[in-house]
Amino acid sequence: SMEYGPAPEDSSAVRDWLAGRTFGHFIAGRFTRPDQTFATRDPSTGEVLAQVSQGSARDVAKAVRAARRAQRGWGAMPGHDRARFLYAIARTIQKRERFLAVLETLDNGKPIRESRDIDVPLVVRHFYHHAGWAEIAETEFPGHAPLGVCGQIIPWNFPLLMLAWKVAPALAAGNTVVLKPAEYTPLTALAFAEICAHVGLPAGVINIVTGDGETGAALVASPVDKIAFTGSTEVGRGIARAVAGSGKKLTLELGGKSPFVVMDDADLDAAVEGVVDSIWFNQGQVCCAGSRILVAESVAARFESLLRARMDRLRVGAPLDKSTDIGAIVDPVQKDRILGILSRATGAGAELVGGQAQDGCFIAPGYLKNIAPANPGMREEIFGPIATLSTFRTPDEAVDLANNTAYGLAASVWSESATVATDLAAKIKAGVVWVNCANIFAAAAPFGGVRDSGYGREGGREGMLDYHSPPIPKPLRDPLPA
Ligand code: TXE
Repeated sequence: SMEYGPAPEDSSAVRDWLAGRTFGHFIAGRFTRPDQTFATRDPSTGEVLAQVSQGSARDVAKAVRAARRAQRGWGAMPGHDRARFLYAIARTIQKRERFLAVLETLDNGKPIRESRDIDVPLVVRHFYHHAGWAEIAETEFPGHAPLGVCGQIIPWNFPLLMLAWKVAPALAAGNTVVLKPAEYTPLTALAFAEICAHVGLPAGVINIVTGDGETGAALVASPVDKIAFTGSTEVGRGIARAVAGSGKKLTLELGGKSPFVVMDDADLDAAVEGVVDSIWFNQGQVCCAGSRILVAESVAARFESLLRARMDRLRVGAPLDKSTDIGAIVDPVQKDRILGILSRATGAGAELVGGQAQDGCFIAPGYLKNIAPANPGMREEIFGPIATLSTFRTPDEAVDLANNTAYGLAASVWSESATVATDLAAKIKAGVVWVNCANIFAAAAPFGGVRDSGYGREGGREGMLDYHSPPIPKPLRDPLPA
């Protein structure tokens, strides 16, 4: 179409901003002097974008102290005043939308169409939404108190959006934050730090310490009041063990292997488009990706031929090219992980359609068919642009297959019958079930998992409650005078 011509998005403003830069941490309202650093790269080319700091336990401790000092004033501030800062952050992100989208695409490898039309607009909405919660904090959560200092650890698949999901509710509720972005994608968090300084957010309310898992572990061990984590189930389990008995509040948003159920009366064209939005969105690096396609046997052949035709039209290419559908996998390590699972899956008898590895960090979209329930490709989160395709005969069998996983983050159900769809939705064990759509994220809707996908919610009222401590019940008065 005209809008998405082949011309690459202009990245000169971002490149000027990066220009050989070495970033420190953002602590107490300013960037620290860098000490030990590592490179962050554009995965589509391997080019080094900037050097960022490897946070030590001392850096983390300093950030936590700054957050602690700031929390008293921030938590005591009327909600209306906190809202002013959240609105200002939202507006400033909106003004810098193009810049942030390009920066995200360079650091992560996702198509510019997605960072521009999905990631950054959702970030803006999340801050506006939570500014609203701050406005009404006193009336909506009477007697509740902020938790205090929140340590937040986020992944690399939606770097700025995961920051927004964590930071916006924490701040709205009167907490202060120490956030550790993922090592592959620290740059939009650092740009966000500049935005916080720009809008005059009080020093110490937001602190950003970059680094790898060791930095994250130091944050988990530090004297914070809550840890909010999004990432792998394995690391999430370790964090749960580390905080056990400490009294720290914990929320975990972990992996998934979400079912995508196509009933025999589904609009198949719409369902195919749903697959594109599910597993071929963000190179499949989506925790709630509809990665297990389950289709009614009677329509399976027709569905697969439509799916195949649509898949073959997807364009794998340079992330900054506006016509690209599938960009780069975030890092060579992740690419190898994906290919490892695929080779075990085919080794165990599954047939891979598409899904070829290409030079650099690219993998073509694909799916695994003729795959047994015990096949590793069916059980493990691939976190790449590869779905599984299997069939069922009856709605009950669809439910059994849908629930045949240790995870429970999301599900998507496709049927033209509201009764069929809602009946199925109620039987699927997942934090969210989408009907005739997929990967819809509304700031007002709580998001989070069950079972191995974690616990706690982000977004909406439930998300706000996870950043508050409940009111302390008043002691009962002795009903009779002594
Ligand atoms: O995740 P990690 P990885 C899944 C997905 C992916 C796999 C591996 O299947 O293929 O995990 O990805 C920080 N203490 N998801 O290895 O390590 C780390 O620095 C504290 C699903 O990249 O969990 C980063 O900031 N923190 C997922 C964050 O945890 C630690 C998104 C996530 O990285 C730590 C990402 C430790 N011991 C991966 N070790 C989703 N739910 O969306 C690492 N970290």
